[in-house]
Order: sequence, then structure tokens, then C-alpha cells
Amino acid sequence: MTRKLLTRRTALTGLVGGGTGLLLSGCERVAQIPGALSMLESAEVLSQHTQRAVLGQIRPLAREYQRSDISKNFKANGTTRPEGPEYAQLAMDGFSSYRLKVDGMVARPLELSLEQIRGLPSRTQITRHDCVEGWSAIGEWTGVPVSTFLQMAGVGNGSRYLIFHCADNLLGQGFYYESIDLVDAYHPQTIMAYAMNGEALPIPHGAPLRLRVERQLGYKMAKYVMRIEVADSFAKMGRGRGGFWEDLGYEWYAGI
Ligand SMILES: Nc1nc2c(c(=O)[nH]1)N[C@H]1C(S)=C(S)[C@@H](COP(=O)(O)O)O[C@H]1N2
Ligand SMILES: [Mo]
Repeated sequence: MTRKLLTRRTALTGLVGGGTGLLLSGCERVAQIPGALSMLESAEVLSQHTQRAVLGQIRPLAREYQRSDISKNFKANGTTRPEGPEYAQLAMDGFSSYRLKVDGMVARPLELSLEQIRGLPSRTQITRHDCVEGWSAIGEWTGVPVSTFLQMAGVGNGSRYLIFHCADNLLGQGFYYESIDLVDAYHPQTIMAYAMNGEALPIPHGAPLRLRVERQLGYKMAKYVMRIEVADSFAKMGRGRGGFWEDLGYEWYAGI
């Protein structure tokens, strides 16, 4: 494991930096984030202090590409099919019994079917995925902005992170999980993708639903997401570092 970590780390230094994307002025940046705006108007949610903390640090957009840039071979990495009867059953039914849970520090916990998720306003983006192992690939992702789920659920005061709980147990180390802060959660390119390159998300790439958080490295992009937990801390998850690979030594903020 140590050797693998070192290899992945070494590879990281060789990575070409991600596209800087559009640099928008403060106001335009906020306007890019519909969830953030209505969050400001909503009385039930985050305290003003938290709102300022979130809106004050909007991160720029990641570069978006053209259809012609899409990679013919997009490597599937890590888990390519979660083990166990529960996932097998979901997959066998074409994920018709799948429900995404959104819970934790929210006013209205959600349980959404794929059909309901597909019925929400979507965003499509063609972006480059950079893995710490040293490979990159460009793909088109379609999904629902995470901010939409947060608006629907009503984020509670004192919330700071989203924890993504996945269906796969990796390397005998426990279930894959990841976490992001609210700044990334409300970023317009942060989506729960159900389609890749115009087709239903394939199992090797995280069916039925995976996170895309485009300003960070591949390991942040949780596949096979079953549950999004709104929390004030991730200290109690795993070894407390905020993610599966973070628990094994990777950076929590994997910005590119
Ligand atoms: N649930 C889960 N999510 C995961 C992984 C995994 O093994 N399990 N691997 C991560 C890593 S290291 C990368 S590079 C990407 C790979 O996504 P892909 O299979 O679509 O290329 O998923 C990330 N998310
Ligand atoms: Mo990765």
C-alpha cells in the first residue's frame, strides 16, 4: 500500500495543472450559483456567518471542452463493480429500486429515485478528469447540480461538509467515502452525474450516480453514491480524514 501511495504521489507532481477556466468577477461568480442565491434568500438555512463564508470563496469554473475532445478510452479506476448482493440486486433491476438519500443536518431529508433525479434540471459539462496515478481523460457528464439537492433538503445552520457514502468496499479497507466543503458543494460544476457521454452512467464509472467535482482530482469524485450526508464534521467517518484515500494519506483538498 505504501508503495502504491508513493507511486501515486510521485505521479501527482508530474500532472499538468488543470485548466484555469473562466475567471469571473465576484458578482458574476455568485450569479453562477443559483443555489447560493436562493440560499441567501431562504430563512431556514445557513446562518449569515456561514453564508458569507461560502459565498466569499467561490472557486472559478474548471475548463470545459468540446464534444470532439472526448476521450475514446476513459479508464475506469478503483472499483469497477461493487461486490455484494445489494448492489447486484440494484443493477439487475436497472437501478429502479435505487434511492439517493440526502440527510444529516437538513430540514427535509430526501429519498429520491433515479427517475425523480432525472426529472430535475440538469447540467451537462465536458471536463478533464485527472487521476493522481498520472492519467487524464476527457468526458461529458450530465447530472443534477448538488446545490439543487441542498435547496430541496434545506441545509441546516452550522453545516460545513457533504459526506458521500458509496456502495463499494475497496481493498478490504471499508466503504469508499468522500467529503467536500460547502463552497465546492454549491459550485455550479459540482453535479451528481447519471450520464456519461450521452448514455446512462456505466457501472464501471459509478452507476447509477457519481459525484463530479471538477476542480479537484479524480479520487474526490465518489462513484456508486448511495447517500449524501450534510454534516459539521467528518471526524467520525473512517479514520477521520474526510475520505477513503485521505485516510491512507492523500490530501483532503485535491485542487487542480
Ligand atoms: N466509490 C468509489 N469512487 C471512486 C473510486 C472508487 O474506487 N470507488 N475511485 C476514485 C478514483 S481514484 C478515480 S481516478 C475515479 C475514477 O473514475 P472512473 O472510474 O470513472 O475513471 O473515481 C474515484 N471515485
Ligand atoms: Mo484516481
